[in-house]
Amino acid sequence: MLMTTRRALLWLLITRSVTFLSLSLPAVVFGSVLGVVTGTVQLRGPSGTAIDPTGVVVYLEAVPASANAPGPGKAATPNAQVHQQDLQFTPPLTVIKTGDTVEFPNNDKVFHNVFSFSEAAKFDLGLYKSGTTKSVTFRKPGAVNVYCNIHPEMISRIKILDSSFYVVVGKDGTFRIPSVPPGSYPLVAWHISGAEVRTQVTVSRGRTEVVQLALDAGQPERRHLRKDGTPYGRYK
Ligand SMILES: [Cu+2]
Repeated sequence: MLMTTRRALLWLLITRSVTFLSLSLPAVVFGSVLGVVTGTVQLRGPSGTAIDPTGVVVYLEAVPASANAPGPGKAATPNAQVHQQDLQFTPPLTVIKTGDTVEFPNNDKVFHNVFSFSEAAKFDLGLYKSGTTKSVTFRKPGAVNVYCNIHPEMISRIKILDSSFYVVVGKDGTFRIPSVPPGSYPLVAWHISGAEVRTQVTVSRGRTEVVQLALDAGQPERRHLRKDGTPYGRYK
């Protein structure tokens, strides 16, 4: 009987020690407090068949602001750049966060006039010459179409997100969003054509949520107007 009591006491001590250890050791030993959202996104063309999903943006919305805090050295990240080169914007798609600034350097020998009348950002940078640059700071989330008032073929898009939790997918369509705090969030897949699909995902500590997404690509934009609302000469 005495032994039994002693054993019970010993067991209690061991159990307490383990409990104490589990509280004091780093999370990596007993599993992360954060979760992962991963999966694939399928992009479908007009006939319903799968097409190259490169450039689809997959992101979580409404993740608590503290989780969006920039990490060490993040403030030193250079601004994104959209170049005007060979009468084209490069790259065609830029993904940024609200509050980020994008620079628009003119690398051509001719003048350009970069502008947008999208809801998320309206701006007109005016004419500026070769070798100079202007910039825009984007304050609202959304998708912005960037045009040149002289060359109608020049089109670029800027996707502004209120979230650090995003991935731009490649050819294989896979995505992985790590270090997500537990919670329930909208998960969105957005394509440059304007197509979008959204679902709700619940992230638990130390767990990986696997999600399959599919969206139908919209029609590419065929024409747009100049900044004063009139058609470009060659459209007449
Ligand atoms: Cu131009």
